Amino acid sequence: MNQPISWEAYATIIAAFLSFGLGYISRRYSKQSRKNRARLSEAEENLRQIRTKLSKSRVVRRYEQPVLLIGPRYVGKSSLLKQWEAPWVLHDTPGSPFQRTARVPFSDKEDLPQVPHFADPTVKVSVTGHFALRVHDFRGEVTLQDLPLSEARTESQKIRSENGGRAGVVLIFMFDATEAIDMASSDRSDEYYTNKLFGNISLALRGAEIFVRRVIIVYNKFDQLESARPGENHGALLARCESTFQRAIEKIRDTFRRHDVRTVATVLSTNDEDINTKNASIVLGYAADGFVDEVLKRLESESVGHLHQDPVRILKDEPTSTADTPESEDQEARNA
Ligand SMILES: Nc1nc2c(ncn2[C@@H]2O[C@H](COP(=O)(O)OP(=O)(O)OP(=O)(O)O)[C@@H](O)[C@H]2O)c(=O)[nH]1
Ligand SMILES: [Mg+2]
Repeated sequence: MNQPISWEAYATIIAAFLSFGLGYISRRYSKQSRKNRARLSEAEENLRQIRTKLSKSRVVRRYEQPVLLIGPRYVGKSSLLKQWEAPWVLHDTPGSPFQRTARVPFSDKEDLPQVPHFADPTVKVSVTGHFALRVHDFRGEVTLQDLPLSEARTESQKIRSENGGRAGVVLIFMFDATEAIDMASSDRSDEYYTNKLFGNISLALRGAEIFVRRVIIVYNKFDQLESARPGENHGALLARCESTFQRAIEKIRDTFRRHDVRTVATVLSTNDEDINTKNASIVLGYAADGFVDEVLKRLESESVGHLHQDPVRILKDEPTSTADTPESEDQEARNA
């Protein structure tokens, strides 16, 4: 006769099953977790290697300072640009197109502040910067006066969103010094540099439609003025220009009274082999002066503040937010 199984026997069997089951689960688990740990450390090692490689890479960025050449016909706007492009670009100045844009490189820098890599913003990488002027040359007809202002608007908004802070365009107002030979009031310049032109510029400045970093007044064709007035020294000839172009110069100084305004006398002709060109590089220096420092400041703040920036912008490796000097604040400074 079969004996009934005692409850102790049941308990022993259940305990044996439980212990076997738990042991099995625990062995499976620890095997799995060993595998996971191995995978994780492999992934970690890969990530470390990728980061090391990323940190040794370089980002190349181009920074361009917009420059606008403004003035009546034949003052030498295209001649100035031609000097800046020489000897690489050869073309004739007469018959300029309505507008030509050219890139004039002036500096390369390897040692810019590190910035977050676009692929992994936690990794900082070195930046090589190529610095250039982006020069807009316009024809000097009075009927085409709107072109420079509308380009100034486009460029101002673009450079503010790229470089933020106090970035702005450089305006070069050119005069033909031969008009100052007999100090008669200068018809050609007065016809171009009208109240309407400066009224429009003032409105655009006040409305924060354009941002101007520097203004350069250029008295060109100084060779002709010098040879027509052989007894006068450089200072006297400059004073002669100031007084001949007084109306336009006053308008410029008044419109840009809060800006950095510089004056240069130049000789830019390349048609006559006997003429030694003069001071094109000084105008270039004035146009470029301060731009690299401005970009460096921008990169430093980008380097420090990248964690607070919009990650989408960083991923695209685009210039960052324009918000460090709000337009309104800038405008207040201008109006003050
Ligand atoms: N003697 C002399 N001639 C110059 C000088 N600069 C320019 N020229 C000459 O002046 C003429 C007009 O020069 P451009 O550079 O074409 O003048 P622009 O301002 O571009 O003229 P538009 O495009 O028509 O508005 C050319 O024949 C130049 O060779 C200079 O410093 N001295
Ligand atoms: Mg021209």
